[in-house]
Amino acid sequence: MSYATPGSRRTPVRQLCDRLRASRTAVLTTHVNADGDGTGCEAAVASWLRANGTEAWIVNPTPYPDAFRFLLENEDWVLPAGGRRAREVCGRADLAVVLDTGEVPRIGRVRSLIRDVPTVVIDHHPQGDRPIGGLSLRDPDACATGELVYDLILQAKGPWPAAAVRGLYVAILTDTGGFRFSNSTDRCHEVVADLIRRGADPEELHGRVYGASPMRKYRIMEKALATLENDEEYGLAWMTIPRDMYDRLGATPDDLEGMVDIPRGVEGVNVGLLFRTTTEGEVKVSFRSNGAVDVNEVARKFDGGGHVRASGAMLPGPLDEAIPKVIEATREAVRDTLFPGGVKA
Ligand SMILES: [Mn+2]
Repeated sequence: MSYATPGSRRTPVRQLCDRLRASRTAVLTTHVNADGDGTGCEAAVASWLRANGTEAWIVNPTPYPDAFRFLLENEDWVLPAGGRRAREVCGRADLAVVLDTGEVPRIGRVRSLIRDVPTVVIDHHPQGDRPIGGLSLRDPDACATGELVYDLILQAKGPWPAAAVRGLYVAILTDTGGFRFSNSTDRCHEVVADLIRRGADPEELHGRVYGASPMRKYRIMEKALATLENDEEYGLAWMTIPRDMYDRLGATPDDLEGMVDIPRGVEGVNVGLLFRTTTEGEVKVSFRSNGAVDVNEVARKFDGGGHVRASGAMLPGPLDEAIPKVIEATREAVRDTLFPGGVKA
């Protein structure tokens, strides 16, 4: 079968599969500000485990995004991390499953809840400095964590509840930017073809994910576009989300999803960046590389990280001090990568 699990992944997949199937009560979590990959995997693993007779719950460090609630077979499986029920479930869980991150700081407040619970990690990010211990299935060659969860369910020979099929489709759809990014490999398409065979409806799911943006998202985009800057010499473009606008419109992090693709899409751009201030006055920056520059390395200079082509970091404010620092570090990375002999001719 062309969608068979790559050989290098088979042993951890088998181990993880056994471990998950042996669990009676499992807590699933993902990184702060969960995206389509994290939530899609949670929805998929929850339904698959429940179909196997495991009591599976979802406890995230930040609220489960409204935009991806449609993926859940049962919304009652999501427990707010601050609540009594999350504490109760984590107190008796025999397994915690961390999806789409493998780093301690990225699971925020959930860390203390699952401190005494045996933990496994399923993730496709390059390993960072503070990895979560325990059995893990990590492979940066996977297009999304959804691809690794697919391998797991394939290994288990199903079952394939509709919510699992849809969750994995959306996980892969969103992490490949709608099958546009370099991680849209042949295997990625083979897995997706299999998910379609198993009932995923591309038109319906694409519409749910990309065809239902609230009007406020476009109002923010309108303001953000007015801030778009372009450094043609280094191939950098960036824009800033105005905080007052963000607050006034009651925006959520979901509304900013994909916004960084605007600067990245400018002609001649090597790295696109998006800046915004958080409620705490910190500056959040998202990096997107068009290939040559490793933005995971750049983000790491500011204690952030992610992937080679997509990463993020958080800096102290104010914005007008943070932006020049980040732009300079990014220019340096462009210089080192593209013009190692010295300045551009
Ligand atoms: Mn991911």
